[in-house]
Amino acid sequence: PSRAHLSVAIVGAPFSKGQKRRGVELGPKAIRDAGLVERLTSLENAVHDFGDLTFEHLEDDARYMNVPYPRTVGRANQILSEAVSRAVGAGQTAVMLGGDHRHVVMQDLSVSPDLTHLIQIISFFFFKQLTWPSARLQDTPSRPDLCLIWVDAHADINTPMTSPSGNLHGQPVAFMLKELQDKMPAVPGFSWLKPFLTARDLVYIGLRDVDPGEHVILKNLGIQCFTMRDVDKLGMQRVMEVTLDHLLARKQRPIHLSFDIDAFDPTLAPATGTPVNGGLTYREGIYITEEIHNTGLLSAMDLVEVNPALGASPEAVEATAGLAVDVIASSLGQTRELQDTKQLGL
Ligand code: 4U7
Ligand code: MN
Ligand code: MN
Ligand code: MN
Repeated sequence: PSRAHLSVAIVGAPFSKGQKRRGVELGPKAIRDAGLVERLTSLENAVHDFGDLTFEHLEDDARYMNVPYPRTVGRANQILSEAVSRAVGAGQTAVMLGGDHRHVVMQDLSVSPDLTHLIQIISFFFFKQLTWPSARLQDTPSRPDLCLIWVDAHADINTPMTSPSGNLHGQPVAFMLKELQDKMPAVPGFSWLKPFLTARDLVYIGLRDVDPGEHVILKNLGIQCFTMRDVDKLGMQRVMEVTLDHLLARKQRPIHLSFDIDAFDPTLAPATGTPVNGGLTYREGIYITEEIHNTGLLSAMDLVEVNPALGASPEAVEATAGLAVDVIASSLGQTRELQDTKQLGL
């Protein structure tokens, strides 16, 4: 059987609060500059780059508990989810590129220094729309079966109460999970979001910096987690076998991959907001995405946390962005295997 060629939609999501500083929108740009579109096209995918979305800056967006800019983040997520819904509704595999605002935000907030991963909370609204078609999105497909593979140094499952930082980038999974709703306050800007994911629909890979409150949640809900210690112990081959079995054994269903570049070791991905030592090797990371591609079930993915403003040098930024391209390409069919010569026309 010949490899299925995909129709791929690229959407850049440089979340912006309208600050006039440089660097905000450079995450998606750095990944594009590293040759993303050319690479995906060379894999014989049909590539549609929809460019970057524009997000509104809402005035009167007062902090809620210790969470800054809740309404602005909520609104940005709605905008992004609509774009992704359209792409998936049109039969495309959606690729969302995250940027980073840490540099800007750090200048403007004395308390919460790291909003870097607002982008990752944005990505979960892909899910929301794919899973719960709202009245205005009736023409888009329902994906009640969607499952989630979260590759990250962090679990991003704090609630506003457990969060040590208050930052929403450390909380997206808590908004998604049905099991956590009695623990979630009504954060302004998020009333439209209904939780849609159950704990058994989710697998983590790469964890090594989990907060105490997150630890309790992960244990209580029995979420399947592969920490870096598990990766050391089992090897990535076994980790992926169990991951895919856990999610797909009962039923084949669409996969969303959320890939935070900080899952990799900081020597490979230095230009990121919250690096943690002891991360994935290049080969471990690429093996994850190859295995996901081989299921034929990848529906949408996000690649977040490439932050050009935080690279120590242009080389550091290029290395990080180039790695992001490799992750995306390998999720969408780039292989290290020898090809069938008939397919190559030889
Ligand atoms: B990322 C943190 F406290 N857990 O909640 C938090 F350590 O998108 C970090 O995975 C979150 O990089 C990191 O703020 C978010 C912190
Ligand atoms: Mn992370
Ligand atoms: Mn993350
Ligand atoms: Mn981070």
